Amino acid sequence: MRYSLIGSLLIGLLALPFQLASAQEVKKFVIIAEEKRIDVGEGFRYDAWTYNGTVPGPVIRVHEGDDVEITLVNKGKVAHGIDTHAAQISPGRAFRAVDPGASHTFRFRAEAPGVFLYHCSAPPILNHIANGLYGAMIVEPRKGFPPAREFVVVQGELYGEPDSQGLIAGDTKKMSEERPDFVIFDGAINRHVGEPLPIKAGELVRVYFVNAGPNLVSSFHIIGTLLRTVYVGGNPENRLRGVQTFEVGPGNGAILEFMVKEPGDYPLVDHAIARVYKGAVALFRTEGYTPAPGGGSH
Ligand SMILES: [Cu+2]
Repeated sequence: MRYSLIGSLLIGLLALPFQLASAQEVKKFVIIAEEKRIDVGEGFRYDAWTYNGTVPGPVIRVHEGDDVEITLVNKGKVAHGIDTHAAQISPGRAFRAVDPGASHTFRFRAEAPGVFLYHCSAPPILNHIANGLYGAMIVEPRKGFPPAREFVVVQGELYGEPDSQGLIAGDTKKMSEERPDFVIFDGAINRHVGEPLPIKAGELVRVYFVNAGPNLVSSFHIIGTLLRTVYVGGNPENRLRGVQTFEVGPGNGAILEFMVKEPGDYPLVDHAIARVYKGAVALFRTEGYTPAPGGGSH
């Protein structure tokens, strides 16, 4: 009698967390695929395919263990889809192409922490990613990270030369040959040179970085500092210390932390240096810092 009572109490206690887990709130995201002419920097424009009207698309942020629901609404003129690298799921079902005017919903549990690429899954995927259908998905680890100033940066590529009006049309031949005309952070050439990312000396900075490609391996480097910590794939179990440059291939992500010692401009570059002249440069600027007139930082 006594044992069965204790037994049922134990079963009740054990069952409670599972009931709570199964009843947990589902984190829901609606993503709209739509065509839009966007400003890609330096006075150039691109007839992009976007998620929610921007390149990259919105940051999707959840916690490890969350149930996630993604609905793709296709307001474009051709089929689009969405594939998130955070999901372990049958791609033919979840990531299927969605016809114009239709929508599609799938759910998954975000089991692994990290910073993941999401991107269009409709063929030809090469064009769909190059045209702008990509973004970052962050799955925060259960235990979280130490406090830091955080940024999300997504690397991408633009294929095609601007015409006399400054309009760039996607060049499929160059996409196939992996010869981008521009390599960009956050959807625009030199975007964070004009709009530097604000930091402070002595403060930990954390960059959630995703390389959307579609083709080039990024050599992530910040001039004037070391990467104190790199979390490969953004997973806290994959920790490297004191890294000068870290390679992030297309379709991969990393969390990279650094701290600068003195005021200044600290350029982030893809250290395949030809790409700096194609737009792959951003500035971290300490608050209140004014660069000397005419002083180049790279
Ligand atoms: Cu698409």
